[in-house]
Amino acid sequence: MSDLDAMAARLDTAARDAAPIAQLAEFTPGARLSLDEAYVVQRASIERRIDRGEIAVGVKLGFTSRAKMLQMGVDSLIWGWLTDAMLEEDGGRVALERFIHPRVEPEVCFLTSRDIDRPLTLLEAAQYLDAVAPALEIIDSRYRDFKFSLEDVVADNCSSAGLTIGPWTRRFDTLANAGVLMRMNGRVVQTGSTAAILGHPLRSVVQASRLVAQSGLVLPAGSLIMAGAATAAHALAPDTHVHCLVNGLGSTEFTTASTNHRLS
Ligand code: OOG
Ligand code: MG
Repeated sequence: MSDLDAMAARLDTAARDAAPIAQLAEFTPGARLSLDEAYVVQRASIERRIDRGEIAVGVKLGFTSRAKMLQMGVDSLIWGWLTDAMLEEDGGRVALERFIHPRVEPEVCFLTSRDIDRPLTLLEAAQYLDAVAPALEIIDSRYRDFKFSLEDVVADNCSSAGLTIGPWTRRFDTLANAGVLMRMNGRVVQTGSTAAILGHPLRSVVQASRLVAQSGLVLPAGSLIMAGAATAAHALAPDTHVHCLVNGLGSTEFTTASTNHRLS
């Protein structure tokens, strides 16, 4: 097994056991992982999920807003994979046991209508989309203390852990600057605008098309594209009702279960 495969195995096990690991530099003292190598680790960790029967359902972008870059101290756009095992029911109950130190953030999610096999322009992007929906992303870094370098977080599939998606609409017209409100147990914890996402969330589709094409892959029709959070993320505790409203699109919500048996 190569070093990169070993890292993928370590990250995959951390996610499966909900047990945090040290940042990758601790495993490779003196030999820093390159960004390309980090994507190789990410790919290998996703292959492990696919081998177990999970199905790739799309991609997510990370650090598309300044709020997120500032919160995590990372200033490059990144991308990772979403699988069916990450999908949580809109309005449903989310068990916290499978996470280490989960956080939640408000996003919008796109559904593609055609294969994307080349970099798209902003003008073309909407023609490749069926729908858009308000979404909540649950992120859960597999690293101790939720601390990571750019390479660490890429190798860790960009902290992907869960998501809920609200009603699909075709309101692409309202997306440029729609108000975003995230509430926890009724209390507003984040306010923002979809404009925070690269100036316009459709730019996330453009970036996704570029990144996927660069990797020599095709994003099949019917894929999800999570645009990246519009605001900073919030820690998820038990017994919490989380609600995300995106003006003009609608809302999505979930409630965390009452006990989190795992201590981390
Ligand atoms: C990395 C993932 C970033 C976003 O929406 O910006 C992300 C992290 O913050 O752990 O999902
Ligand atoms: Mg996100």
